[in-house]
Amino acid sequence: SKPAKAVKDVVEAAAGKVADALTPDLPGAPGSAPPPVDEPTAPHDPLPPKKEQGAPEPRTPTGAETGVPATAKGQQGAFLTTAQGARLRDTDHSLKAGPRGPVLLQDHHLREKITHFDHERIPERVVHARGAGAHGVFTGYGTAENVTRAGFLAKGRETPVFVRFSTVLGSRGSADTVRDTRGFATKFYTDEGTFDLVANNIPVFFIQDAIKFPDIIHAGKPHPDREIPQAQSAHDTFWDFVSLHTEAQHHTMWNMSDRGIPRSYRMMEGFGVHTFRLVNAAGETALVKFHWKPKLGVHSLTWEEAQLLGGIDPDFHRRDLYDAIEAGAFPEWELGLQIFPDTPEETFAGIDLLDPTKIVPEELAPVQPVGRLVLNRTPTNFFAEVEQVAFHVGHLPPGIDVTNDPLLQGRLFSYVDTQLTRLGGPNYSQIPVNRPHAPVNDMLRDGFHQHAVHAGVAPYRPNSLDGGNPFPAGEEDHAFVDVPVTVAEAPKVRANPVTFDDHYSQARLFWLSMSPVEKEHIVRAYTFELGKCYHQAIRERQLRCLANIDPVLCEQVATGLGLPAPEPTVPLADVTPSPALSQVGREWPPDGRMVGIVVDADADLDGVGQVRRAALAAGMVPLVIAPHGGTVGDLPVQRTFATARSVEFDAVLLACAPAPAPDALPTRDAKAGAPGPARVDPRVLLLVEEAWRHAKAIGAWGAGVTALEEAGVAGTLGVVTGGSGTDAFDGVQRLMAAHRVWDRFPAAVS
Ligand code: HDD
Repeated sequence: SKPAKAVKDVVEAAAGKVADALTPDLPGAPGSAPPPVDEPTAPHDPLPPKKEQGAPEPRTPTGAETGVPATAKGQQGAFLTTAQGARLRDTDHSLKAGPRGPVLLQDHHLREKITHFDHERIPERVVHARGAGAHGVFTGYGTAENVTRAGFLAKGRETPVFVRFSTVLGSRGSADTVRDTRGFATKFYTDEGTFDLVANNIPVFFIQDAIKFPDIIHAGKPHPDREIPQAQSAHDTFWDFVSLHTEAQHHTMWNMSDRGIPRSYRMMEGFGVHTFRLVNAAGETALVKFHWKPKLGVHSLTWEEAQLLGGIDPDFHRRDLYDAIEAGAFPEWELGLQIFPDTPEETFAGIDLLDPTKIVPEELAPVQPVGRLVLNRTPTNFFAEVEQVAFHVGHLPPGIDVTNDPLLQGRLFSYVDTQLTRLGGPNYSQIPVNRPHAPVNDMLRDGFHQHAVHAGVAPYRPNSLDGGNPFPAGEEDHAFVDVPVTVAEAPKVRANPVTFDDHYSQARLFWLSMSPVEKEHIVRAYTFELGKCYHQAIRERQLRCLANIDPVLCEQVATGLGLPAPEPTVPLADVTPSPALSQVGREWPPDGRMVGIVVDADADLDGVGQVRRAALAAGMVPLVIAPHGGTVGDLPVQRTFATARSVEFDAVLLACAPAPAPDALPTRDAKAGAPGPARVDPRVLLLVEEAWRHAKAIGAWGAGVTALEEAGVAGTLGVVTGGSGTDAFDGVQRLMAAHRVWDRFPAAVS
């Protein structure tokens, strides 16, 4: 029979396969040539195990030796082994009775490898299945000390965090850029116990009571018969539910606004939604809403970009997050608090603080910054960290407590319950990413996937056999003390307070706070989504809801649907707009913004070099786009005309007007508007045309100006030309501060 290969042969064969797989056109890391690939040569020592690959801390009453080895199973040693650590000399061939014979059942390695593979998948999250995560650090400002005793908010205190961003409706493999709410869940590993802030990028929720959660999710998920559409709200069951269950109208309005299609996870606000209760060292309480404010401002895709990205780059947000962190443009947010007096009514300015479909406008209760979050490390292993992370709204440190918000109360039940199925039992808090960084000394024992080797004989209290361990802590030992809120004596009812009955006033507040261009986007989104519904009755019912929000909105959407606009059935609320809700009209830092620079061999390459350096100095990510991969002059090429598409860039600069490549598709002559040969490569013309349509800054110098003329956009708003590359870049950079050039398109809605 064939002799087993020597280790050296196996490694050399593998090296050959890797070399074959590399193509010269491979896109590089942003802003730089791709790092050289380490070809396998000979066995070498792996990196030392990471801290989080270590064994669980001894979970014993006394902290005594548990017999658990210092390092848990990770990749150790140079050689391939079985799960039991026996070294293997072949993983490429199953054990057979002769080279052409049947496979032998006794092949332990084959069975172990395939059995493990067969069980690699766990159930995806029932909601928020699609996500991306990153590690970081939170630093307290010390400004919250008068309202909460939570130690992680102390001045200069650094707390490690893990954040997971997500969409709600789609499956694990669905596209990132769909119109949906985004999850923004943060695990603070505080030294007083883990704090999970399980937030969204929208400050209100569809429902007021957790008992309705299965209803809204069943309505939003794909239809049960055909399992379509994936990751979308543009279908009958969603609009059927939200038009009948009208408390959903405020959240739905946010989804139809630009907030439903964020440009990047780095450019989203986060909201704890519910009102929580804070308690300070003196035992005084306050009510609070949590806010995350992104350093880069709140920005969105256009709907066309979001749709294109669904096909061109379904991983757009995931890639953007990891590329930014790896390029050193660390995403940042400030944590802020809206603080309200803890009165028996639990209202502020007439707004019921227990109603999760309501906001408190920032103009009435300013968001007060209490700390800074920086994400600075991508996960080492997506499954181990991002897939297995388990958040829970009830993971609270001393100083933060819950309120009676009925949505929050139901969530307190759901988040443990779901992990029992998803992570296979009650010991998921021993998974490395879920392990508290505070010492754990619980009396929870046994169960599936128990990793701790608990010593002692008395996991009960009181006991004398373990010396009375573990001991209850006092307030002075940082114990969590439940706030002694008085619970009113009241009859058991299945009912809401009457204040919960107002379903339209804040949807109207949001609409009236939008700028004209944002309003136009909202009208288009409703028109699109309702246009995708098959049932006329559902469209008409949703129009009746819009009539109760605003007649202009209702009229515009009705026109798009070709239906009459109904009259309101409730009086229109008299509300004061909240300018803080609008995304436009300010300027933001350029960190991590993507600038595409179109070059060819005839371009002013010195000028391109200067533009690249200027963009890097401004914290942006310049990407050179050329007819082919490799280099142009000394410049590394990151995208080719074949791999670049406008949706990846925040701005486009042109240093050339490249002639059409022989393989380019035929196109119309841009100037004449008639079919004919293009003078500039049609892929470059498409890049310019799309960037222009999506209100992005465009710049050109030298021969690049000709490309602008060919595309028919020269001299229009937000298109700058300069005598040199740096002139053009300066102009583009100024435009980018406002994110988009919305003035290019006067809005039809005011
Ligand atoms: Fe939830 C996951 C946010 C209401 C039940 N939720 C989940 C995640 C986020 C939120 C960000 C993803 C966590 C992760 O990345 O692992 N959920 C919210 C917000 C809500 C909300 C901001 C309202 C203010 N959720 C809500 C209700 C219920 C749930 C009312 C049930 C009654 N949520 C869950 C869940 C999930 C979840 C089924 C699925 C996966 C998980 O918990 O771990 O338990």
